[in-house]
Amino acid sequence: MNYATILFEVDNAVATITLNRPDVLNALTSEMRRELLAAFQDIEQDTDVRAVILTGAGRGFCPGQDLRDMGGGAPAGQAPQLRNTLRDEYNPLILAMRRLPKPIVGAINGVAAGAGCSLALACDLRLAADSASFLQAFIKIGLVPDSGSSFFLPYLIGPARAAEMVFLAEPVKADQALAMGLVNRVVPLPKLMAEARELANRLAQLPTVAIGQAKRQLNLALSADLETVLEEEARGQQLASATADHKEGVAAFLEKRPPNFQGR
Ligand code: T3D
Repeated sequence: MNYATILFEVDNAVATITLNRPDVLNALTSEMRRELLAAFQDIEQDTDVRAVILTGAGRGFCPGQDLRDMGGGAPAGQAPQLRNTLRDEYNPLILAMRRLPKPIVGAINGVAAGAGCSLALACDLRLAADSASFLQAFIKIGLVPDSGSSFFLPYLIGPARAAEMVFLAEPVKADQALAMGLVNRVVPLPKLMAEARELANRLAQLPTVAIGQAKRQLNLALSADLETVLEEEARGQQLASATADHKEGVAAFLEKRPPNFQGR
């Protein structure tokens, strides 16, 4: 599919989505949100794709909503209807990322601010370039965190640090982000994409059905009680145990060889 605001390529079971409005650090427009959602839906359907990289073109990852294209479609002079944009465009995108039964690696190449920070947080794993930073920019323009930031931040870095990031809206640099648990690794910028590809290639060789189910369980554990999670684990184990990859994993162990998982 051809997109106007993102680049989309699939190579060797790994899809790479690149936010591509570098002149404005890849600020999000309605069109970009629609295209991102379509790309994630495409990836969900494509059984040949087994891992995803999300990154940005140029020096920014994403500074959130394009502030020149805001308002939720309200007529001029009337109060903006931001809830519409969130319900209709941002929230479905964040849900599509979290529900995608495949791992998403965020290759955070530069500043991730506002809803751009939320997009980074909605990835499963984050590699940050040493030049990256994370900014809860919302309060600076009199808005509140959205697109999942208020959900992801407290469990990733704890409520006190989340409150500091949200209230003070100061940029968190890559090394601080690593110390807080906001990112998995920090990489020199020139090596970022190579490291992201290596990680995504590795993820794409794993038993994809089990990875997707594990992601589902980890998602559920954030908001469910132990009994519910135990039941989901039992359901997931039943599903995973019926896969060819489970058979292959056991056979490979017994034959003392590396497994060759097919994602089925
Ligand atoms: O439903 C709804 O619509 C509500 C949803 C809201 C979700 C949100 O995301 S609200 C938060 C929106 N984001 C922000 O408030 C962040 C605004 N940007 C910044 O604070 C700074 O640009 C950064 C800290 C991200 C980066 O600073 P810096 O100094 O590295 O770059 P810069 O010079 O400010 O930006 C470079 C260019 O990108 C510049 O354009 P120019 O002057 O060269 O033509 C700048 O205007 C443009 N740009 C950066 N962020 C945005 C943007 N243009 C439009 N929208 C942006 N968000």
